[in-house]
Amino acid sequence: MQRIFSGIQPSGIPTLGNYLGAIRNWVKLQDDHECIYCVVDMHAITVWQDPKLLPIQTRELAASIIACGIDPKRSILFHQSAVRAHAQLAWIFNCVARFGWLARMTQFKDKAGKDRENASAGLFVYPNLMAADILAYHATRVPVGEDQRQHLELANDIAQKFNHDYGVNFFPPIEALILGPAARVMSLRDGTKKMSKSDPSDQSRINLNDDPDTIALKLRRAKTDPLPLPSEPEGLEKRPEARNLVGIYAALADLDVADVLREYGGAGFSRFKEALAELMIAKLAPIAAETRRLLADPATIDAILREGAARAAAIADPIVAEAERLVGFLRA
Ligand code: AQP
Repeated sequence: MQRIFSGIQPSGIPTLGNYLGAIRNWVKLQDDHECIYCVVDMHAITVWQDPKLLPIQTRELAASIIACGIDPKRSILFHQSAVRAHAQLAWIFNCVARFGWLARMTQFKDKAGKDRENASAGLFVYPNLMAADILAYHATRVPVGEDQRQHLELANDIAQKFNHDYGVNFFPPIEALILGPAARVMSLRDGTKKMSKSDPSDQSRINLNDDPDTIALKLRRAKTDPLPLPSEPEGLEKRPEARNLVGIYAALADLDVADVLREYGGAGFSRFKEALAELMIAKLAPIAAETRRLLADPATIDAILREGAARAAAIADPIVAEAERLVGFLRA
């Protein structure tokens, strides 16, 4: 059985993008993989997080992941800061990865923006920690959204350079699993921008805890163009907002984009948005309700995370200890 690792930041309420690009695929992978899923709070603090809110968001995200269908008995679910191996291996990788490799990462450029001098050093070395998250478990498959492809290529470069520099075959190659028609869900306000939980505009995204009225309203207000929907996928080219909404529909309905357009080709957006709202509410309302139910008992969520961390550390600690031995750290 191949080992899966994937993570998500507790930097806000998870969005439809996080769900369709990542969490929903995590659920399916539980059937035929050994799965390790992590709430990556150490990644979250690469940009400012209110220390009073961070533990609450960590717990809420864990509840939401379980509500989406992750079974914490079958999969390991934990939060990153509870397993020290991540930070230990990340330091080694800070010394393996080259400055020039990191400087090419588009996510750093996007997140640091124009004020790059003021970005945290943690944001710059974020991909090294991500490589450590995966390789501390010798995980070989990583389900992510399209936005993480470049980071996974870098993780492979780090693994290869470590193996080369120390003359070993210790870290395995990693395969990115980028699945489904909504691997890149875009903002509802701008079809060229990724939907993000930390976007300042709440109208730009669907949060997994939005109530049905909010979902319907956000979709009604979603930016579109004046043309009716095309009958073929090629007709979506150069229409980013239309492509986004049709991709979301296809993903939620488990259909191909072509099937959706066979049904809605020629329709105006008001009819299509109504159908999309109905489908989205049917899929997301049970997740929101289950998250609320789980959060009524925070001690149980904390116990799940604690047990997950113990199981995760049992795998990662010996692997990272071996990496440290290969590097030459004295174990006196
Ligand atoms: N819009 C998206 N479409 C498809 N997949 C997405 N993911 C994120 N946004 C989209 C995938 O969700 C997983 C967890 O992401 P993350 O929370 O670790 O970080 P992120 O990619 O930076 O997500 P956000 O929502 O944009 O967070 P903030 O706003 O805090 O930066 C990843 O697999 C990601 O690909």
